[in-house]
Amino acid sequence: MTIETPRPRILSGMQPSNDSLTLGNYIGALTQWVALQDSYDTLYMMADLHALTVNPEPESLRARTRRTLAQYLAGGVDPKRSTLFVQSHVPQHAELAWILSCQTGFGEAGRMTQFKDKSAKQGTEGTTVGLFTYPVLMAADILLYNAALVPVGEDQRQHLELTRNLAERMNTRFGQDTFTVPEGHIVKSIAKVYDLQEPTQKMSKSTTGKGTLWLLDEPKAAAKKIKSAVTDAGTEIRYDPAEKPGVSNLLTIYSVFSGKSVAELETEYAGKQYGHLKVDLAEVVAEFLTEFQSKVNVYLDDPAQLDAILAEGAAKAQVIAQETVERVYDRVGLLAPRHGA
Ligand code: ATP
Ligand code: LTN
Repeated sequence: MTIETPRPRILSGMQPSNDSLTLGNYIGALTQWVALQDSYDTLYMMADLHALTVNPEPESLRARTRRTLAQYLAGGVDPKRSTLFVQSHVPQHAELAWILSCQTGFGEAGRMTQFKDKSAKQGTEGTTVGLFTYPVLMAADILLYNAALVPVGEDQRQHLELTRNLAERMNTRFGQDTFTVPEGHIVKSIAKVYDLQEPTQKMSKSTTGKGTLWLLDEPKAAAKKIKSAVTDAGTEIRYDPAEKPGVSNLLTIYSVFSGKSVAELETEYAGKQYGHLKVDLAEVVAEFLTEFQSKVNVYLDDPAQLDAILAEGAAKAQVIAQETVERVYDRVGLLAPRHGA
């Protein structure tokens, strides 16, 4: 008889903050999620509570939550192997976030660079307390499930560090087995896709410029964006993010879609011009998008199937999350309710 050892757990998520995910979300996160499904117990969520931090229109948030799921599925996340759920369907996220917020220093939260960047863009009036405590909710997402590994892009490194610090702090105070201290899974070579027009800035879901490549972009329009991507002085096709951020970004993207290493591509394009690289990349990306979008449309045409996946996912997630909340409520000294008393 073989005894199955439980696979280590993975938790990750994206905000349904736009109709479409970006190529950055796909390369930096989604491809990792798919690759990890076989060796880990994977849970992937739509972080709708996080998306509320920037005050979306109610109807568009609802639609985007389903659309985000359709894109996870089209990207290869398999509901048979992964648990897929909506963050707000599991009330324990908000419950644990409160406990963690009482363990987070005000100054500690204030050092988060994503908050500083986003609040600078929103202005003082537009910046909510929710945007400030966003990383604490993210820590709750991860710690609720005793996740060992969290696959994300480079921009989330600091939030993961905060999560680890909170877990360690609570373990020291309330017992070493209160939380699993998670590790990040950030694959250096693909952890940051840059804006096609401003190749020193991260490609982001919340910007509207021409430099963002959307997974739901019309394939011809996407090809055009690649062909008009900003490149660098000189002519040599070489991976050098400091001197040649534009070309290096295109090489990273091409490497993902061609399955070839950046070094192989450098050899292949030796003596050729930027234009050659752009034309070839535009072609593979357009092909990928055509196929991806036809899958997305099949999923979107069947909202009942999407809802069934989410109902099953929420039920599974709630069982794990409730166990954690009960343990933590007890450790911090909350009086358990006496049912039926
Ligand atoms: P927003 O602009 O609304 O903050 P976002 O595009 O940063 O959104 P998130 O939903 O916050 O997207 O992040 C989803 C995942 O995609 C995270 O793991 C994040 O690290 C990753 N990611 C986002 N942008 C990039 C990028 N340009 N390159 C690599 N990974 C990225
Ligand atoms: N803040 C994340 C999205 C997110 C997340 C999570 C990622 C919310 N909760 C838990 C990993 C684990 C972002 O990518 N901007």
